Amino acid sequence: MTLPRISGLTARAFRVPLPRPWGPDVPAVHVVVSEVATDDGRTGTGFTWTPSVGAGAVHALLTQDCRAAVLGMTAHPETVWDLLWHRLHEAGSGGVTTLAMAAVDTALWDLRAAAAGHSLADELGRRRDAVPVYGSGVNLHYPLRELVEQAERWRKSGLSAVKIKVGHPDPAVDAERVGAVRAVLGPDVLLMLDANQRWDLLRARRALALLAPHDPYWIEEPLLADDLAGHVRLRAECGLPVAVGENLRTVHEFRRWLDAGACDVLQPNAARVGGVTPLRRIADLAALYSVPVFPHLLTDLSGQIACALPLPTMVEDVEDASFAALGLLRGEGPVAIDGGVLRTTGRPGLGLDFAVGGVAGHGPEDGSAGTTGHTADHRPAGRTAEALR
Ligand code: SMN
Ligand code: MG
Repeated sequence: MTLPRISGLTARAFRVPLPRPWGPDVPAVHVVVSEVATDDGRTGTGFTWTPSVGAGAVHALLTQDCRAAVLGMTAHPETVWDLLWHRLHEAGSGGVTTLAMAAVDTALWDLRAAAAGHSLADELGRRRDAVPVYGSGVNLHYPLRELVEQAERWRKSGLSAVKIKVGHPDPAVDAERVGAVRAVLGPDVLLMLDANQRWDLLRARRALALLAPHDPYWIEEPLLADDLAGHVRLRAECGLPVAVGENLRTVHEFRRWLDAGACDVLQPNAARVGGVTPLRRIADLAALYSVPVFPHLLTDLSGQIACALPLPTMVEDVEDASFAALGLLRGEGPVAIDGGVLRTTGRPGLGLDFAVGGVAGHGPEDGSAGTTGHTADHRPAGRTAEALR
């Protein structure tokens, strides 16, 4: 039997308002929905994602360079990934190249899993039926009262782990906020802290000395994400587990961080690394170093991948930011969260039925609105995805 070949690749870019903005500068995120067609008449749907930067560039790479490169290739995600990366990486080994590649790769995994009649989790090799979820908030800008209310919602929903932002100019403010959240959660709920690269070594040392008594499960991105040597030093000094990875992009980069002993937890983002294929390679590599992978954001995809990861993990659920909460999906999504755990819902393939209108064959010039009017019930009118390209 000859394997199907890729006969088409289309993509559309959307700006998606966040019901709960991630800061004054991040009121929306960008999602690029892709469709790969094969010469046996089937299609796979994938996506890529970027909060603020690059959706237009990613769309252009997809519809120009990626499309030209993949047409005629055998529709096998791993071989396509390697060929495409060698073709594209003169434009950068990671970044917009891998963001674009994620849209191709996820569509190919959708095709492959759907052809086998099961979910992505099963296609990848399911190791667990349920994955613990951690609640996460992009909440550095929340007043203390709002932060405490968010922690109360998480506690009531039965989560056993949560993550909040730190990195205020005054570390005493961080200490007050973390202390208030710890008081709501009690001693048994895991509490992770995410500094989003806001410190240098001097400030990180000072802040962590004040925060350590609140028993953080890990400190995430304490320093600039490019500063490998700084993370090695800080980790050795502070005695707290260090999490990094949402801003690392290639398996080579992840290997350098693992080799250097810079981290206890890796958090690759499936879109930023280039899809399911590289994320799986990173997770297999990390397992050799005994470092667990906790996939970053993108709960709808990360949850499925997490079911198949080699080491125990948790899935991040940023409040009101799943594709369903953003009104991006028609009907049931591929994963459901209840009682602090995530399970797959049994939809075949990636299981993402995007509600942003006919993707295939629609380009920027076709004049289609790109929105369907379908939004989750709680979303205010006028907060629908807006087609960019
Ligand atoms: C984060 C990064 C990007 C968008 C939302 C949240 C954050 C996290 O660093 O790890 O959740
Ligand atoms: Mg983070």
